[in-house]
Amino acid sequence: TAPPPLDEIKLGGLGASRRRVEDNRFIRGKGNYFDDVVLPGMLHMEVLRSPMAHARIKSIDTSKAWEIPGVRLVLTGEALATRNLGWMPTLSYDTQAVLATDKVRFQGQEVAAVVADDPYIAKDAVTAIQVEYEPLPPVVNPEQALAADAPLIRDDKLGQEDNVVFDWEVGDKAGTERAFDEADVVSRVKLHYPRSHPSPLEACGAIADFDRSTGKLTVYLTTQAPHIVRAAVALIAELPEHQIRIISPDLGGGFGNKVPVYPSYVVAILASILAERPVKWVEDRTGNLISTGFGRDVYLDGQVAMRKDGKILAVKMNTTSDHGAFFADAQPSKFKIGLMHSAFAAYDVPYAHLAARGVYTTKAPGGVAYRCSFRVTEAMFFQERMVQAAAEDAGIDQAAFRRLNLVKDDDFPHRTPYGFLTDSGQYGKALDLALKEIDYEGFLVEQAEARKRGRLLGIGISTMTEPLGAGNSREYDILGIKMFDSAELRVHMTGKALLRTGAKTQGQGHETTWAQIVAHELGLPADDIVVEEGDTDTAPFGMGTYASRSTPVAGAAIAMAARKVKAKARKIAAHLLEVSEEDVEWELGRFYVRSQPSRGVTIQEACLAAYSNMPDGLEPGLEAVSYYDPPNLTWPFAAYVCTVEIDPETGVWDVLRFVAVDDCGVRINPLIVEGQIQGGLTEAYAMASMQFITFDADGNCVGSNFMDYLLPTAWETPGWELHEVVTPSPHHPIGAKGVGECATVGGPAAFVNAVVNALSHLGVRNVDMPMLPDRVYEALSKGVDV
Ligand code: MCN
Repeated sequence: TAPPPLDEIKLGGLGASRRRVEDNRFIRGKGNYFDDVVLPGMLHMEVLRSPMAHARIKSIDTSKAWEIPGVRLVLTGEALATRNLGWMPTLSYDTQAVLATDKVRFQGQEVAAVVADDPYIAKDAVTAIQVEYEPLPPVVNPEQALAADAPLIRDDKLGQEDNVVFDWEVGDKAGTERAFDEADVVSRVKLHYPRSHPSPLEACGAIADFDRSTGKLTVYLTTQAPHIVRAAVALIAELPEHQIRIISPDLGGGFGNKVPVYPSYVVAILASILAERPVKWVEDRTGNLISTGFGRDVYLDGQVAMRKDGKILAVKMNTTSDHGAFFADAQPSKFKIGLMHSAFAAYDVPYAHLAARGVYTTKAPGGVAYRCSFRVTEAMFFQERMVQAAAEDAGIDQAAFRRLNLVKDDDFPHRTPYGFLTDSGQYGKALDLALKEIDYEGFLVEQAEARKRGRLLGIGISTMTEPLGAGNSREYDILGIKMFDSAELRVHMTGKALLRTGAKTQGQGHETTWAQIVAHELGLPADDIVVEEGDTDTAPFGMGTYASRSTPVAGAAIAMAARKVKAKARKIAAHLLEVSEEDVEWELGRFYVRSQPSRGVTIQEACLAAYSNMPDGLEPGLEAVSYYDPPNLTWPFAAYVCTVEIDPETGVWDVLRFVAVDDCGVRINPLIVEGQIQGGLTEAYAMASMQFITFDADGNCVGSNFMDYLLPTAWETPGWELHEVVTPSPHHPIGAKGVGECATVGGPAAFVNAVVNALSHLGVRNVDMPMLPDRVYEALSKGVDV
């Protein structure tokens, strides 16, 4: 008789809540972070940063630094310029000074670097460098940047006559105008999504090791996208690609902060080439907070045109984004404002128009990536704040307004107002589940009662679908490199396997979940599969991990590689079973003869035969590489509902409950998905409630340490009530959609909508994030928007 079928969950396949295998080494202190890497003869680099936001550099005197014993190199922009390294291209087709020469353009900008025998000497020596600055007027917001008398920040760029990075528009302008003319109600909001910082616990750093004898450059680097960095380094340092090895070891978080190529990486590489020794640069916390990739900082003037019954006819969005001094984050080249135009993808909106302007200011570069990449977080925040204001202006309950306007199940595939194609979802079901779980109707009664007694209760909803998984090479590229991803699967003769991908985990648990995809496809126990990422010499080319693209793209490549292996194993099984391939059937982990199910071979037996008993004419071995170019993005959906109570005496607000319903298609590992949602909601809560990074009138960054820029601990973090709806992706090989960013993207609006809802009867329509108690108190005591 045939053996009983394998239990996929026990095997660690799809749907198994496997504990993260990588945690074993992390909690034992055995993680291998770049700072743990010690190379013989390693030197240490420290960077001198500008104390000013905007100033002309009159002179740089490095003589005193050279005099300090143990100093090996002192580098300035001028020295770099002689090697054609004064400026470097960014991942967004802009340029960025590697070390400032003519002037500094933000506080914290890299001005000089010292390489010394130990990090303490290097630190002392940078303070011995004397720089004479002539202050220029700082420019700390778009209003100042666009003023007629604004100083030109990027006077280095030929033809740049103002502080505008781009002016871009998308959508049907004429149709939108017509719809606005015909509307019964027009709702308008002006919002600011403030700057925020990804703040991984491990800041950035690099160890560059150039070996002149072989011409090989090896760089241990905190990067989420090793292959993109390799391409960028080849371009910037004019080194041959095959002689560059980027190794991204364990990362202590990334959250988008480790996508850009930072100037200090380039300086460390040059220093290693010059010193012919390994050179290590470790960024400190303040350096990370004041100089590396920020998120957000976008202003919106948004309008919704509606019929009397609340049906949306059109939306207009006018955004101004502050990119700091250099447009430096990774960005799909086709879309200047990232994927801001994914706004309203979940809603049935016939017409929409987006006018997006980006400006330079004298602030650290950034604005594109922080869970989510490509401005999707801002898009969804604006959308959900506009929807809430529109519901109120139309005099319609916010849940009913959403039910009326959300795309219905039968309407897929659905063309979004700005031209994306969404393919699947059960938006109504997810919203209804969230409302039921929070007892929406019951809360409204309680809220009305509470108001009579002066208590301020509020309920906020956020419903959104977002584009995850950039891919689809027709639309997406970075620096011209098309966005696809890859997997390489090597199955050994014992049925154990090694899997490598072009993705790079930063804490998302890829080592655990990728093995589960292989377990699902091949029936090998997940514990038998080792996963490696992050080494460009061994991993196949991939575009890295951000934009929640790993499951949609690399995850698909893994399934396809496993299917190639299975196809070959089937031929081997037919040979072993002495039947033709057409007569071979598959069940998890086993091939068998169709007419005789008891006659079969396990996948492990087929693996062994691939090395010991192959059929004639078949190559030995069992390995496959797959490159996957997805036909579309994946479109997960989230319905978040939050209830709050505000203390009228202080403006302090507490989350009473937060219900999250996420639909990310098939869940590979439900435990990890929940962890992603909990982490994402915690970041959303942090942005909504406490994180404040701003710039004073002189352009000084306020919030440059963790005393000022707060990270929530478990103590402050509300409890999350998580639920799911599952609508498989129609084009992903295992039906999965991305999830890594959903909660950070959709969460903030739920908090703000709840606080504004609590104050709406006082005439308050908006409270900007972070909703600090003094802001909320001002809103509630004066009945004004803040
Ligand atoms: N997953 C799953 N089932 C699904 C979807 C995902 O089991 N249907 C699992 C995946 O296999 C993976 C994890 O959930 O283990 C996240 O998958 P995915 O949504 O594909 O996102 P990425 O792996 O591409 O991660 C990127 C995303 C982003 S863009 C940021 S920023 C982010 C995030 O994930 N940064 C993180 N989560 C983070 N989590 C940690 N701990 N640290 C970061 O820096």
